[in-house]
Amino acid sequence: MKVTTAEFITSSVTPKNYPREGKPEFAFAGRSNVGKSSLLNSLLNRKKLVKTSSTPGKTQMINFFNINDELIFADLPGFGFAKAPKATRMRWEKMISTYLLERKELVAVVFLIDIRRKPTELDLQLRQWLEEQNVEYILVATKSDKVTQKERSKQLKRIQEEFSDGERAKAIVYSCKNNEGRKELWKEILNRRATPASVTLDPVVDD
Ligand SMILES: Nc1nc2c(ncn2[C@@H]2O[C@H](COP(=O)(O)OP(=O)(O)OP(=O)(O)O)[C@@H](O)[C@H]2O)c(=O)[nH]1
Ligand SMILES: [Mg+2]
Repeated sequence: MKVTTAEFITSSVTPKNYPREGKPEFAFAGRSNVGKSSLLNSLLNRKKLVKTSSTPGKTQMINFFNINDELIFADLPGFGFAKAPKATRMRWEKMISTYLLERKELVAVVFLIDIRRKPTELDLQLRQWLEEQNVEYILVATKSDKVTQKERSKQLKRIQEEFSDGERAKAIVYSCKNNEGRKELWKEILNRRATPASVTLDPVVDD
């Protein structure tokens, strides 16, 4: 998709501060440092719209972006950052689960896994939870520039096995360094962007 405008809207911690554009929304979720914020910059073809860091725990609130006035992207904080204090970790996890549960505009989650690693317990928990809540997700195996061809097929197989029921097993291989997978991920996003039923069915009531 041609991204003509990509603008930061706001950072939120609780639902009362989520933006109310009512546009189809996609959220980017995954472990801390997996590359969520970098993936957003790569997808949007912007170098520094979203802040990234080599240190885990960079994104601490939900950051919303308006794309072409058509879509909203939500960059979520990472989960499973072992070095964060327990209270902070719990706060982030609550922020993520509340968002995923309550955000009516949410169409699908772009679920990132590091192609070099086996999905962790937390990845599998998120997967189970999304499926239980019937939240659609698009699986992305990122940092592909960091593996050899051989490792890549081995790891991809491993990841897909862990996520192996039905359609959801296929992962899009991505690299923020060379933009591999960019077209494919956009295609998946745009295929799903029809306004979620919950939004169209919810009447807007003006007091
Ligand atoms: N080589 C390579 N490095 C990447 C890629 N994607 C992200 N990185 C690096 O991984 C580190 C973490 O990236 P972020 O985008 O900040 O990760 P995040 O998931 O948003 O992290 P939190 O906000 O802490 O949850 C940075 O040093 C990035 O440069 C990729 O595709 N290839
Ligand atoms: Mg981040």
